[in-house]
Amino acid sequence: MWFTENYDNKASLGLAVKEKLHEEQSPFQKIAFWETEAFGTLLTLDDLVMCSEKDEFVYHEMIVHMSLCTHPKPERVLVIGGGDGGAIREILKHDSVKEAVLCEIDERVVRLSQQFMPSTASQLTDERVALAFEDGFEFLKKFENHFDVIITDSSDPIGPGVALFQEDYYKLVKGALRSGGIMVSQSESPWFYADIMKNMTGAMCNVFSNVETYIAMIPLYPSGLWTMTMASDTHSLSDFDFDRAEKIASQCKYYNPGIHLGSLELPNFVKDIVKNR
Ligand code: SPD
Repeated sequence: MWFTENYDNKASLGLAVKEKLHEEQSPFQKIAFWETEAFGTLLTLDDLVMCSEKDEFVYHEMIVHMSLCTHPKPERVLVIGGGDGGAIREILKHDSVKEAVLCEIDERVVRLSQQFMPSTASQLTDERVALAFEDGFEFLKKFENHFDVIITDSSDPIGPGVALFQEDYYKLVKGALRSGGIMVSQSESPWFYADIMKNMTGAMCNVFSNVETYIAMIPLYPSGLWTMTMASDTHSLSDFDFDRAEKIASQCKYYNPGIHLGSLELPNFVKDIVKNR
């Protein structure tokens, strides 16, 4: 048996599967867990890969530590999406964090991840974590000057994720950030989704003064070359706390200070996508 992710009928990813562990239709999307031959347990939403047990560390370390090691003292951190719990697990590695809030629209993603991917979701019961099962866009409207870092750990811009790629959303994020705050969002593949990348990072530039895209190698995402984008009004995003990054790196499998700097250096064709955005 194979799981196949179709990239807009232009290419596909195939993974040999030992067994489909679970599948259900929630009010928001089709959620499935698979036991794969090569990547351990795999979570898919509407037949798109979200994360696998074997490679999720790359995505979660990179979406969290780049911004948290740039912020001088991240205490309150919000994750929008991220129901598998991987981003929260990484956030809790930072001693400064007092409050880690997960706002996930689909409670079933959280509950099923706790059951089928415990190594990713296990920290969701930590006392510093608060869970909110609501629409991220609406949730943000309740906060002003509250969070130090806001992480958009969304699925792709289809279904419940669409609103999280638009300028109105970035304006709400900005309002919910404390002075000196940083936001970061996954920003798709430069090979397959260059238009989405350009549009969403362009929208971030309309809202924030400093916007930096960086890259991470994630084998199960389209093309394996993935981007994330940080934005802030105050921080120069390549200026990070080296010592803190080194301390965090001792608990990581991908992130370290060299990766921090190197991942901000973009290949020329990626620079072309984000220039003039
Ligand atoms: N095409 C895959 C994009 C998915 C990004 N988010 C994954 C969620 C993992 N926490």
